[in-house]
Amino acid sequence: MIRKYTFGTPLPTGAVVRPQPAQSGPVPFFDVKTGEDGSVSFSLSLHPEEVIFGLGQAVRGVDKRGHRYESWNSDVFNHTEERPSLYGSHNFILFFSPERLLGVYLDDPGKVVWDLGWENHDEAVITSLSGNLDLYLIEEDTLTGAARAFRELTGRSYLPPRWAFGYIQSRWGYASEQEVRAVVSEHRKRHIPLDGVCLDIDYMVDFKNFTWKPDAFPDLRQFQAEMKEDHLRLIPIIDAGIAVQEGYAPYDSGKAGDFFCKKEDGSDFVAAVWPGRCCFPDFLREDARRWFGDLYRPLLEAGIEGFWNDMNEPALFYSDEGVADAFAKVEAIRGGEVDFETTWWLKDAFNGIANNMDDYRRFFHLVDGKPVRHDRVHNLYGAGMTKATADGFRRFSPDQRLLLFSRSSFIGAHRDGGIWQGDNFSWWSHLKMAIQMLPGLNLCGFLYTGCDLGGFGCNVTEDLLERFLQLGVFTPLMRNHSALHTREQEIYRFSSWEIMRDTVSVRYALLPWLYSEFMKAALGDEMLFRPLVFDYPADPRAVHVQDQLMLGEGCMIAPVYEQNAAGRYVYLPEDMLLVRFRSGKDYDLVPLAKGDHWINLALNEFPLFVKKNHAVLLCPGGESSELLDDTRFTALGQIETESTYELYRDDGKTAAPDLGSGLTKIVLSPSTSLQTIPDVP
Ligand code: MIG
Repeated sequence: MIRKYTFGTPLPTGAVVRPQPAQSGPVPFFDVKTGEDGSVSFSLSLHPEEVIFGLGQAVRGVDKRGHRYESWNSDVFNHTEERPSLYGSHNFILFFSPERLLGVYLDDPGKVVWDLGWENHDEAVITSLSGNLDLYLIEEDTLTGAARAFRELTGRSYLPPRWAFGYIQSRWGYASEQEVRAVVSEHRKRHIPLDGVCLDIDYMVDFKNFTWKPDAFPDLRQFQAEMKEDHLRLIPIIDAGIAVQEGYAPYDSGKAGDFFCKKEDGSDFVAAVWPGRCCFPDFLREDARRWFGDLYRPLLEAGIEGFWNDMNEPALFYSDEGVADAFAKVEAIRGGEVDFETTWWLKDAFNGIANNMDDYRRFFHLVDGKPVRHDRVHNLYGAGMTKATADGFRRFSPDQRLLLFSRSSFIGAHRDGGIWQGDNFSWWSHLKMAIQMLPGLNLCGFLYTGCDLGGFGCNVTEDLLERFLQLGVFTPLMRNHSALHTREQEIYRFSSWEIMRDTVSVRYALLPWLYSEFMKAALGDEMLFRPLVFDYPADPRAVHVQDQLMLGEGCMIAPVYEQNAAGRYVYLPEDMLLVRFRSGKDYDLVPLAKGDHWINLALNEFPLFVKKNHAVLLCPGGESSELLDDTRFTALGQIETESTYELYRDDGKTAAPDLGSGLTKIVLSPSTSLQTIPDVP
């Protein structure tokens, strides 16, 4: 059951696809208070055993209780435990205790503060700063049922093409065809599977969107064609800002259509990002989205089938006004005594010019023809860019799925694209964070996701990259990405590259099965990764497991995320089969009983656990997703009573696939734990 309550006059967000009338009368469960500043707070006392799931892309554990978060899309380079928000706002949480199962969703494009037992461990207080929102309460009998109800309310998850499940190599700095060819050939020569290479901002002319350097990429169409011969795709980046420069076509057409965000005086808002001074498309306007979506056309016509959209919080390096303000502050103390306080203050005056709240209050969008100040709808900006892009793709190739993943997002954007988890570091704690972020994102509808494997910032070590890849084997987006000036992080840079190659080979052996699990989850409005308690609600141990996740119908992952660990403890909520992988062809199988186990996992080993009467399917493998045989499998499972696995397959690109017609039933018969399944029709 879903009930809706409206407060103030909410701005349209496009998040909900099944509108319903608002209830009258008081909100059950919550104590509702209106602040003098117009904010509205919802308080709920918490049961001692209550756990809280959700909130999408947020730091810290799977259970969000005990901390304070904010919904405020932020370009943040340092994902510490203290960060109140990252790049997306995903305002959905589930409260779960022996006494209650309650889903709470705030459809609110402005800042929301989530005190989930921070001020007071026994109380949750959720505050909408604007006080204009739709509040939805979801009550279902099961956690999975509540997750499904939320997806039905907000719409089906984005479906990427099948090649997007291949391994993708990326690095900020690849600047020419030759460099990309060298990366590709180092992979191919060593038989490290690879499906795509990302082009970061260095492919553009002066970082200007929709351009590419004529000397470094003389014929993009030809280059993409050459890559495609080798079963590879190029995936260029596009940023949100459009450089202010007459004669640069996207600026001229944006100006001609008057599609940019405005300041109060009606002039275009200008702030600097990578290309220097930029204007910002008003992604809240349908006509501006249409114009922007069509800008991808030349790249699509050159054969590009995948993009990543960046800097769309939007990130702002500085505005002229912000710089002037900072200088004014400095002038005010120039000549006076500089003591410890003023030096801190001086430093902050300049550090604070990026992504500054004053800038977010300096510009306006047109919503239904009326100006709305940016800070009131801030969290919609990235989602608007995703929608502009996805709609542009649909106009260009209505029958074909294209790859799109964005940095910034909002609920609703899960229908149009995936997201990556942003600028993590080469830290072991960030490997753990990546695991813990998956179920929250899945609950909020974002299924196509993954972190920068190896870590984006800082310098990776080879053991850390190997353990990151072991997680990446299971995440839909499996991308190695790193920042300019950090240690080079392609697999072939390391002496243990063969171990890493073998790890990637597991992904390719599992790819048809993983794709099947993904598509069944997406088309059936399910989660791909779940906290254990979703499947074992009556198991008091399962409720608190923070570093293992259920995967698909019958499996569980438990990655190693500590340096120098020779294995890890794993809790099995029921009897399971341990598949200890070393490569797509090399693994051992150990049946284990429900309970706690220490599992030895040398650096080149990682586990997948399979429930009884379920199986995981391995194909013979290959070096590109296009070269896999998905008709012959080895099934790994402990089959005690005859069971079936429903394998979903399709051509990997049709835009409107149908679950029913893609399913083939595979019979799993008892007795053996390792079965060869020849020729699945
Ligand atoms: O200010 O394009 O998160 O993945 O490599 C940094 C350069 C801009 C941030 C993205 C990152 C990307 C980088 N970008």
